[in-house]
Amino acid sequence: MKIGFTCYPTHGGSGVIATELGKLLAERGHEIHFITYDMPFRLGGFKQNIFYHEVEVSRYSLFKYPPYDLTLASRMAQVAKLYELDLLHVHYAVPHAVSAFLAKQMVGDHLKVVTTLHGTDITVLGEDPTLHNIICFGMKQSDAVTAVSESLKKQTQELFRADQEIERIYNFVDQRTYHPRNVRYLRDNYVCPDEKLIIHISNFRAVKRPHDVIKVFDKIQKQIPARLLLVGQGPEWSSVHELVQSLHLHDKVNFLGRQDDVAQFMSIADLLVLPSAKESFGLVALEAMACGVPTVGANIGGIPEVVIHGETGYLAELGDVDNMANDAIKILKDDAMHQLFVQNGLHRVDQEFRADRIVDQYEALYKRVLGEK
Ligand code: GMT
Repeated sequence: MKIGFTCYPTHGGSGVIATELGKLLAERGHEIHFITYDMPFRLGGFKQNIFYHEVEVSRYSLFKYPPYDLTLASRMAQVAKLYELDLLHVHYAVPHAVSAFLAKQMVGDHLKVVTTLHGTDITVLGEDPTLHNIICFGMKQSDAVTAVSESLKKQTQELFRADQEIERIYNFVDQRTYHPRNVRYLRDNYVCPDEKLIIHISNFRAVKRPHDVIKVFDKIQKQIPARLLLVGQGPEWSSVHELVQSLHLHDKVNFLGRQDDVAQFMSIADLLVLPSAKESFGLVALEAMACGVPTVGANIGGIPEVVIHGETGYLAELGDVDNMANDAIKILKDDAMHQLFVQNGLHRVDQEFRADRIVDQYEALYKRVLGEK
């Protein structure tokens, strides 16, 4: 198949999934064309069967707002015609589903459109009255719509039309990259042998509740020797830094900033903390699980579909930092329980979230949309 992929190419789970899916499909012999405003950050160097087409938006002085959606549609149509694409798979509904619809109008009905919903395209923007109707239209015009969790599927159907057909296809993890690694030398840079290492990885937006991470860690380190690694950057970064200072935790917290190879940092951690207010899936919890790291987090959105409470981690009510800290201490103090959660997690990744299993599901969907057997 010849497939066009559009996603947000910078850091973020939807871009990660789109890029990794494109790479794996290319490995299976499909021709994959990324149509994005920048090189997807996980794409790396030259890869067989993968093409990159930049979307360059006109900066004409009359425009107060550059017409990205239209330029994207036009580029999608151009690439689809030139390379005879079979379908466009767009990740994140806004504006990609609508741009793909326009491209299809320009190219012809044979060009199919698959839209994957990732999270805030529904849970935040779907509630925005200025975008609600156009998101609904984009989904309706797609030949297939997928959601990355049962929770997101349900929320979408509640918010839009109960009869909107949505296939739940979980996110996945490539175990060639995400697996427990023996990187003791790296761990030794951050903790002494008797200390536990907690990790939080996010884009430090308010929705990730990074202040809760610090509050949970503060309670943990009062009970057991521990340190915290913070990976990522974002708008809340400075205020998190201030909170760390005010709690006198600066000696125990390492701010690592944005990192490309997060798997190595996950591999050295004992526990991931994920207290988000919204999380349609929680890719970071899956990646941690694949690296042998249990999660303590909030029982919201799609997180309970990834982290099984009492088996691969613990989930508490949103904002309940006391319970999150107590659960974390429980896991960290009990080596047998920690090991059991690690093993349960690795097994769960194998059973449910293996890359080849999920790529099979997307491939089957494409075939169905294209009317192939
Ligand atoms: O929806 C967003 O906020 C952005 C998006 C992204 O690009 O990272 O995150 C969503 O998609 C990820 C990949 O499917 C999920 O793992 C995240 O849970 C989801 N974020 C939210 O729902 C807040």
